[in-house]
Amino acid sequence: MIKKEMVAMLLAGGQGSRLGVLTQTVAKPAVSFGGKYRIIDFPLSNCINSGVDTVGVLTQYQPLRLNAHIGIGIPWDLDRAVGGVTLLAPYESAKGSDWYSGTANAIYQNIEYIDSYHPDYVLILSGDHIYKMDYEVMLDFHKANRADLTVAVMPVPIEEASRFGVMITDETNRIVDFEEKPKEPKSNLASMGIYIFSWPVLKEALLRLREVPELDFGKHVIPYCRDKGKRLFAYEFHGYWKDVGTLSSYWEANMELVDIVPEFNLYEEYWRIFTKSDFIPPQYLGEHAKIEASLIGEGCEIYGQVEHSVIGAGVVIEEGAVVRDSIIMRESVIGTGAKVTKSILAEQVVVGKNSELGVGEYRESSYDRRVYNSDLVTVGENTVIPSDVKI
Ligand code: ADQ
Ligand code: ADP
Repeated sequence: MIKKEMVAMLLAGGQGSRLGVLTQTVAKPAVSFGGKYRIIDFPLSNCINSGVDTVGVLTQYQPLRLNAHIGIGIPWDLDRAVGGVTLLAPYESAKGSDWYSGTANAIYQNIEYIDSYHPDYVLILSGDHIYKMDYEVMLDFHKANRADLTVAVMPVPIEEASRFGVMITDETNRIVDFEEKPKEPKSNLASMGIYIFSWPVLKEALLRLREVPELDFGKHVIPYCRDKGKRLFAYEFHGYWKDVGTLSSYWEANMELVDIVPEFNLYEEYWRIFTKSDFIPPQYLGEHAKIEASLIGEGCEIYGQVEHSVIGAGVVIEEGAVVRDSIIMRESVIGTGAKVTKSILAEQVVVGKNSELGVGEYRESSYDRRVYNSDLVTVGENTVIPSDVKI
């Protein structure tokens, strides 16, 4: 019998509609981050760094790039004969086929996968968070409390609490009340959407609740466990954690990387973030290139000016071009004399000569449905912006 103490299930199938044009053609967990990575690299690296070597990745919406990126899991040392990483897309069975209609429904449809490892615990993760966490420490906490469910939590500013699952705990960290995205939150203790369940408890709940439409952890499974008097505990996380599900949080998290002392450090030896890397050539900085406070990916060619920005691999910034406070994803080209300010450009975008982004002349989507300006300019992948336009 194959046995793994804990299996991780990484939810990577949501549409990510709040990232607008950035997720029109690619799943949110596959969106580039930090000049080198994709968002899913963070939870995957956390798994392997925590000794969790069996990870099911639940994919659904626009999975192509995600599948290509994960492959058989080599960069994360998750190419295993037993366990490793497995991409779990909705499939057809004798009983018919169903899309994953909610986060818990996605797990319900993969009970067999989990059961095949006979785990004691199941770790549920999201594919859209930037953080470093040792899940093994969380598991020790779960065991010490003889918990049925442990929810990782963080205090957040009370005015933001209604975006999260919010809970009230007693002095032993036991969760006495839980509400998913309440309009009027009773506390600022937010769920990070990271759960450890004792597998028999989760399995029983999933089977019991299987008919509930859009079966969701926050809306259904956690309240069900609470109502059944299960032992629910809150594991307080201290460290950097960011849900990059909105354009502003995505932009902020990238910009925080270029702070003089970044709160989130990509350079730590003992907790490395792994990624698939396919750019061989080094960067080239031209004679007049000027770069300040920026991350520059591999294989870039920079002839112009870059300030306080995150530049992905293989980007070309032509002479006279100026990029400020922006995120340029891989293989984009910024033409001669172009100015890009406070913008997010997805992969393989071309900005024509002398065009200006971030000046605010086009509002909403009046210019092109792949280009959007509302404080932040966002440009979807493969877009070509002609010369001499202002956005
Ligand atoms: P949300 O952030 O709103 O709340 P949700 O949209 O449910 O989370 O998605 C969580 C993850 O599941 C995402 O990575 C998403 O891609 C994925 N996902 C969504 N639907 C899916 C499906 N049908 N199939 C596969 N994957 C799917 C949750 C909790 C809150 C908590 C926040 C913290 O519900 O209680 O506070 O996370 O970010
Ligand atoms: P929140 O950040 O509160 O979740 P939204 O998800 O509504 O808010 O949107 C986040 C940001 O994305 C806002 O600044 C909004 O103007 C912008 N936005 C909304 N729709 C789109 C779109 N289709 N393309 C690009 N950006 C969008």
